[in-house]
Amino acid sequence: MVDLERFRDQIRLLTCHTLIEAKGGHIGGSMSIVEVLAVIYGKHMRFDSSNPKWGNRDWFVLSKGHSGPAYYATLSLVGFFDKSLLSTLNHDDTQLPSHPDSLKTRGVDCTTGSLGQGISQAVGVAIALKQKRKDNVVYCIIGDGESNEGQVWEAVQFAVGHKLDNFILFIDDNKNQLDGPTKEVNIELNFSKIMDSFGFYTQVVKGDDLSAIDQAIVNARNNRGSPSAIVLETIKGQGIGFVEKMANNHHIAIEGLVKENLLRELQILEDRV
Ligand SMILES: Cc1ncc(C[n+]2csc(CCOP(=O)(O)OP(=O)(O)O)c2C)c(N)n1
Ligand SMILES: [Mg+2]
Repeated sequence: MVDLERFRDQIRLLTCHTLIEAKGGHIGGSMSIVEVLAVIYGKHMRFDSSNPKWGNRDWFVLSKGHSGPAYYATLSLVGFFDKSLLSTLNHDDTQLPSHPDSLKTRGVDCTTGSLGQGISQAVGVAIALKQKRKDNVVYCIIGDGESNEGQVWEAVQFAVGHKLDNFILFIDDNKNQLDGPTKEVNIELNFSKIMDSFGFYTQVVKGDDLSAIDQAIVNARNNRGSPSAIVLETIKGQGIGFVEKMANNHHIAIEGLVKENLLRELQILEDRV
């Protein structure tokens, strides 16, 4: 049984150290999915890190692919590859490009980064599994800004229309995107109402509450006849106080004072794990 609090701290630490080594990157959206990654990979996801293409595995699709660093930290912690690879993030010829690539990284099933496309792949996988009468679950994370993509809503309709109850969609509702607050860039959606009215079994949880996320996944897995949406009320930069407070933490340079501040905050986590 994985200690989820410790696993969460390890993912957060390793992600930040990866970004420090890279001298910067997508910290905001990586931090806001740390808890959900911890619960998915620490408790629910069926996988075999010694056999990444195992036919009975569950699938995970990081549709908001720019949060790759948190995904890679998680995959390394569960044994898909050695942690030393993390220091090659985004290098030429790396196995860890800034956005996930299924042809390059062990444990990555779907290539993502072009927002909107991951969720479409995920529902495609979900219907294929259903047609084969398999019980594998497909987990997918999109961002609130990503939902500006029309393609997201095509996939949502398809999932409901085809009763994909093996599909669990997380919406990282951190209310910010690349250019600033989502409500200023476009519109802040009420995902709870919208997903419910589309016909998803919809739950809303605090995005840093491990047991609430866990319970929501249990409920979603028990639900039959419709896909599930779990809206995560998150903070962009979650878990790192000074990053949470930055005006725009979508993609930051980590050098000088920023690096010093980050290392100081990480010390609290280092002492805990
Ligand atoms: C199709 C497409 N358009 C634009 C981008 C550039 N882009 C990368 S991240 C991002 C904002 C995403 O915001 P959100 O989904 O809220 O992610 P988070 O807040 O979790 O970082 C944008 C516009 C992209 N990757 N793909
Ligand atoms: Mg966002």
